[in-house]
Amino acid sequence: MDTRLEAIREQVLARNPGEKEFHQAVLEVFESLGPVLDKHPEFVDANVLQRLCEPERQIIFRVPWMDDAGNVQINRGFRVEFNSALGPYKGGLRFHPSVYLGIVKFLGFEQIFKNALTGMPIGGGKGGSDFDPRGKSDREVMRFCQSFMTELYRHIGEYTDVPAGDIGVGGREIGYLFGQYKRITNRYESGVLTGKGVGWGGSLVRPEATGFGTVMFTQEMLKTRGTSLDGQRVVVSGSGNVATFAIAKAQQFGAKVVACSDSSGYIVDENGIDVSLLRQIKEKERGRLKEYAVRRGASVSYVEGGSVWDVNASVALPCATQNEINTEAATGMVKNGLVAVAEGANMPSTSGAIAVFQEAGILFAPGKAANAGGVATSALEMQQNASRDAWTFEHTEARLANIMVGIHNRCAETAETYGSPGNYVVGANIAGFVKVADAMLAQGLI
Ligand code: NDP
Ligand code: 2IT
Repeated sequence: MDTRLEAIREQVLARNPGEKEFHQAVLEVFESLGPVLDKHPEFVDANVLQRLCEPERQIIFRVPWMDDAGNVQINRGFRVEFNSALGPYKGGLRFHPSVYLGIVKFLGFEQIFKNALTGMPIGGGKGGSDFDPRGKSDREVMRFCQSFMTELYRHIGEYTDVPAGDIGVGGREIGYLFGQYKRITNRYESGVLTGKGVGWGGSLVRPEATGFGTVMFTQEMLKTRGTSLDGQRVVVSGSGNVATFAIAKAQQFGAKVVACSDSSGYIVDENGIDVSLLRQIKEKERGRLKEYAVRRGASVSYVEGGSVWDVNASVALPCATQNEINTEAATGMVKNGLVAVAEGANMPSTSGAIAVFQEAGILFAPGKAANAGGVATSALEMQQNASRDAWTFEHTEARLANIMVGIHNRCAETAETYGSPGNYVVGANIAGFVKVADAMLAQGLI
């Protein structure tokens, strides 16, 4: 790594002890930036990187709520408002027991560059809680969301900070959060949250957008090698929002998706995954993936535990969580005939895994490029809210497709310009960074 960057990285490690995912996200970006600093000494002189690594604001709060048995429960809430050079802070909320400051900061840091890549006017932020929605009743989830918003409302707003969903936060949670925001503020401020229901200010295509966008990006990468998704054998991890719609779009593009997972195990369906059954079980019944195998019968196998990456695939779409593909898994995937990987999740590949993919000449799309369709469509939701309009599915999907092609081309061109043709990691990191750094310099000492 460039020695100037190494010194800043040391400072970041010392200032943020124990936040290993945040360290990993910073390191991944820094490893790409050497050539930029040679070309733009003004970024070094103005300490832009040190500033970028320090969130503009970090909020941590108590979330007390009562469970159905009448017991008082306490969780911790977070919102990290990382960078507002390009627009209001924008990024999801994650409800998962593993959430702590290091996770929220890694996600918020990545979000800055991802949002810049979309070309939309949105800054970077992220939030969440160590609350576990799994196994909770709707009423418990509602009481938790109401309590969470009772603190969060004072920090957010259409022009300030606009949260959305992430792991454990979908349409149900956004509904409860929005309802409480409206009660407290007495404002029907549609643009304060995205991922709302279509009947009350949400955008068509937002639920599908992350998974669809990831697959659109994959298609663009494959095009550069004269091929496409048609006929590819695809494995997806996760079976939540991003995974489900990645499977659906890959199938539309002619691929056969044979496996997906949840945190308990994975299924292999050689006939191709039945998306409507998957949605029925995961979304509507909030059930476990195991149930899919039970209902599909003998043709489907369910493997408890284990790794979905053991299943052969030419295209892999990790859509579950961070660090789910390590060096060993990546090595096995390459041996099994892998052609392309696109990250629907945030940071699902360890740095060792990325190195394995890149050394083997696999097409590799980092999350901050491949999964940017979700937040980009959130920005389209904000546009519709601002103009009190509602677009058709076709129009919105066409906008998303256009944005994904734009991100692909921007990453490819930037990688080429900075001497790493075909390296989408370098392309995404540099293109996102330069846009934010330019804006920060132009806005004075911020
Ligand atoms: P969901 O909560 O809808 O689904 C998450 C899926 O991943 C579930 O199948 C879950 O299994 C699995 N999973 C979660 N945590 C773990 C874990 N620690 N180990 C193994 N499996 C796990 O979330 P999303 O689909 O929204 O998010 C998935 C990924 O995509 C995340 O990395 C998120 O940050 C990223 N992302 C999401 C966007 C969005 O718009 N929603 C936008 C861009 C990125 P189980 O049910 O067993 O917990
Ligand atoms: O990681 C992400 O980009 C998201 N969870 C979506 C954020 C958003 O504001 O739509």
